[in-house]
Amino acid sequence: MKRFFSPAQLAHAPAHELHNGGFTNYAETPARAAAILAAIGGAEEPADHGDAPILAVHDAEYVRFLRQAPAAWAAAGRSGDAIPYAFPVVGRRPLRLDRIDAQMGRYSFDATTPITAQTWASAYGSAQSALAATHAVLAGERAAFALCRPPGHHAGADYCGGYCHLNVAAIAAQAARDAGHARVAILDIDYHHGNGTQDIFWHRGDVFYASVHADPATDYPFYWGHADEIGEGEGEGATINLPLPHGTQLAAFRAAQATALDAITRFGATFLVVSFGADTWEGDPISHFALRTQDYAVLARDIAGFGLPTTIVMEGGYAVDALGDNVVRFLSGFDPADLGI
Ligand code: SP5
Ligand code: ZN
Repeated sequence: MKRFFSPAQLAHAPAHELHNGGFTNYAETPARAAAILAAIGGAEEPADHGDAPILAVHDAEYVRFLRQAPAAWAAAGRSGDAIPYAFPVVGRRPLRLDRIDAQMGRYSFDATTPITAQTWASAYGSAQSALAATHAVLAGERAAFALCRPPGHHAGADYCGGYCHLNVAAIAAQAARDAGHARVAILDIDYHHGNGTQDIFWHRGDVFYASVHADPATDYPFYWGHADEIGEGEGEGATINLPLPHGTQLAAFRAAQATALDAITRFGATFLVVSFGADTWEGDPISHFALRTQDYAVLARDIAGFGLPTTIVMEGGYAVDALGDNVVRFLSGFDPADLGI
């Protein structure tokens, strides 16, 4: 299977994140990407498809903010990674955004996604990897893997959060739309609900969003991912959420994924983007499902069985020592030859 990764994706390395009343080491590390890269035996550097496919999903002001935030932070005399801590009250407008701390709160939905001087370069590289994989599939590959890092599914059109800055799955799906696929589906099997992806396509009937994830009653991102969230307007019925409880093992996860795939089939998608997170693994340090390494091949075979051209983008997965094996096992379900790569 073709796989894509840009070395620029290693540069983003925030020191800390806010957790349980203090700062802990940032979980979404460059070591994650290095472990996957080693396990898959390297990757091609993506071609540069430029800003246009990013701006087809994200607001121009938000992209401008991501690019200039570190310089504005430094110019304001601030040190350390930029982390928001003042958020606008929902619905109160207008906002004065001519200062970096106000921008940080406006363009973030949580305080766990620091912006560093290297964040844009890494997020841009991550998006280009997703685009390169998508163009490989559009050119005839059955499936391709984008080693996206930073991940994307918590980022909306105009906000970051959950370690995500640019929504790589949405960028890939939109690229497939723009290449002529009238109906595209995104299957999100990261442990967390992909609130950003859901939000981007909430009102749209041309991109289906299906997610299997931990119940927002107990897990991040808390506000979104309930079973009654189905989209609105033209998008009504083009979102399906399948929340599962702590302790979920293969049988229940596989059944939920089958429900998602069945909905995608009925929707009539001709192109699939998989948001793959390995944070569903039994030993993940921030999650509470119980999938085993060998289970990922089963899940991937079930997906591959639907026969859709497929871009696989990497989302979460924080057990660095197991991450490479989990990813290789997942890719092997699409192409058994990939067990040996
Ligand atoms: C892409 C993705 O999987 N994002 C997950 C974001 C989850 N954030 C909330 C959980 C925070 C737990 N942080 C623990 C840090 C330990 N050092
Ligand atoms: Zn996750």
